[in-house]
Amino acid sequence: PGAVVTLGETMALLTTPAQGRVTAGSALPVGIGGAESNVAIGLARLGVPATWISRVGDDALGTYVIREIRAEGVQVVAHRDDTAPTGLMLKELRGGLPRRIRYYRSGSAASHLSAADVDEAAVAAADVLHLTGITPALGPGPLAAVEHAIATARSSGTLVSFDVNYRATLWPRSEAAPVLTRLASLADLLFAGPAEAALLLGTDEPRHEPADVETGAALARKLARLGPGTVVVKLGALGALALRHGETHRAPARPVTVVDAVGAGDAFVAGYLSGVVGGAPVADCLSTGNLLGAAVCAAPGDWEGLPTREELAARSDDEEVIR
Ligand code: KDG
Repeated sequence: PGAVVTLGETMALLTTPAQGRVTAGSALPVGIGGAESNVAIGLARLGVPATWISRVGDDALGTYVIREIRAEGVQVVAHRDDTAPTGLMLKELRGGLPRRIRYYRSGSAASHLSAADVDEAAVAAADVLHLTGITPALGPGPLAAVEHAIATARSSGTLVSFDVNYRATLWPRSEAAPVLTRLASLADLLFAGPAEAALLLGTDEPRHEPADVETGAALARKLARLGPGTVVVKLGALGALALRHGETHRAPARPVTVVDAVGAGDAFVAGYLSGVVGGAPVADCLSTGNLLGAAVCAAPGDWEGLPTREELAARSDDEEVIR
């Protein structure tokens, strides 16, 4: 299989007790979370070589983040910054389910990412460069890193994959829209949800997600006019669709009891990209994406539920039997 390189911030992730209250002596189990490393871990678990580029603080949390991602078999290219801390994220639960995400990341080591952090050789040698709209929200340096990575990929024939991943808590729509639209127009493969599509297209945000399938297909056609050869629209419980060379493909979602939906989008992307590097048809990329998205929804944590290649095969077999 070919290799995927990704770039972005990964934070230490603390989770509150089930009712969200933190009191003296509360246990706040520590994990990690970062959209791009979630994708890299998803790929590595499926046996696809994956590299993650970032910066972390020269602190205990930075050591932990790097160890955890390496332990998943991802190649880590991360500068240890002794002038800034590793970012932190708090998942507040209510009734045991995630209710709110709080970031403690402004001024973090990864917000000091710059074009110089981009491992050009790794990007040039990769089949796919995967980026998200979170990184450009972290500051001008991270935006420059994203732009430099894209330029490197484009000049070396590496496919550019971009997941809009708009985070309202990091920047307002008015600031994000022009930047994300420009980055989307430079991508070969674009992932967006209906609300993100509206952000890029400058139309009203749909009040209810997911949109229906026909609305999703219309959004994909409009997004394709921005430039990407393939547009994937994620429709949540309705599954996902892809528009490629004027043809629309669709895969229904897998029914799942949702325990924690955070990271489902990243899992979907990991599944989709595993298909891309393996030369799979678009319909298979979509259904692998849906399988991984469902697996992450069914387990607590942003990425812990990602299946290995063997687990994925077992799951597909189960479905054959059920059908
Ligand atoms: O996509 C899931 C992410 O939201 C999470 O893992 C943390 O990267 C993250 C972010 O910035 O929200």
